[in-house]
Amino acid sequence: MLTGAGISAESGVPTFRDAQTGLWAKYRAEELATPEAFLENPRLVWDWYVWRRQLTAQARPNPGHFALVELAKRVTDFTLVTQNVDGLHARAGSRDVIELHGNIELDVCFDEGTPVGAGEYRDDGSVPPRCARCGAYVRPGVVWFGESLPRRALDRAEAAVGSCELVLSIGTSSLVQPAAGLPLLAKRHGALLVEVNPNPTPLTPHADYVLSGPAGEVLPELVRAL
Ligand code: BV8
Repeated sequence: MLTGAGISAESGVPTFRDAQTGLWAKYRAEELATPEAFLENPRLVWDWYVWRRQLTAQARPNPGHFALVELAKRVTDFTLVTQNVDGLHARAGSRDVIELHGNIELDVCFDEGTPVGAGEYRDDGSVPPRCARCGAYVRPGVVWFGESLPRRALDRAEAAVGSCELVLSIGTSSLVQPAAGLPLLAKRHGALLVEVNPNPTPLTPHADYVLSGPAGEVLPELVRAL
C-alpha cells in the first residue's frame, strides 16, 4: 500500500494540493518545505511546521486509516508505505509503517542531522530552538524537497514493491518522486495496480482498477467485500 495526503483529508489535515489557508495562503507548500527556505527564513518555516503540528495533533485517524489496519490482519504479507508525515497510520494502529518522508513530530539538528529530544534543546528562548550539543537550529524530522529519502525506508519500500502481487495507491497525486514511481515499479514486477482517488492522476492510465472515491468510504467497503 502506498498512501498520500488524500487518506488524511477526511481527518481534516489539508493535502498539499489544497491551497494553504490563513497566514500561509501566500506560500506554496513546495516552497516552504525546502532547506533553502529554512536557511533564508528559519522562523517562517518553523512557525509553518508548528501550525501543521497543531493541525495533525488535533486530527484523528478516519475509517480509511482503520480499514488498512483491518486489511493488514487479513493478508499474509502486508506493507504500508506512506508519504504522510502526520503519524495518523500509527495512531490508527498500523504497525511498522514505512514513513518515506519522515514524521512531523520529530525534531532533528539541522547541522548534525541527529534527533533532538527532551533536554537536548538549548534553553535560550531561540525560535526555532537550538541544538544543545552544537548550537545549530533544530528542524522538523521530515524530508524536504531536494533532500534524499531515508535510505533504509526507501530500500524497504522498493523491496516490498519488487515482490508484491497487489499494490494499492491511495490518496496520492503521484507527482512527487521517488515515491510516485513505486506503484509503477510494482506493476513492472507483475503486481496488480489499484488506485483509490476521487480524482484522476498521472497514475490512473496505468491502473488495472480505479476505485474513484474518498478513501474513508472506499477502503472500508473494500474490507467488507473481502
Ligand atoms: C529527492 C515532507 C534526491 C515535508 C515531502 C524526478 C522528476 C522530477 C522531479 C524530481 C525527480 N526526482 C526528484 C525530484 C524533485 C522532487 C519532486 O518530486 N518534485 C515534484 C514536485 C515534481 N523530489 C524530491 O525533492 C525528493 N528528494 O528526490 O532527492 C534528488 C534531489 C534533487 C533532484 C534529484 C534527486 C523529496 C521529496 C519529498 C519532499 N517532502 N513531504 C512536509 O510534509 O513538509 S513531499 C509531500 O508532498 C508529501 O509527503 C507528498 O509526498 C507530497 C504531496 O503529495 P500527495 O501526498 O500525493 O498529496 P497531494 O496533495 O499532492 O494530492 C492529494 C491527492 O489526494 C490528490 O490526488 C487528491 O485527488 C486525493 N484526495 C483528496 N481527498 C481524498 C483523496 N484521495 C482519497 N480520499 C480522499 N478523501
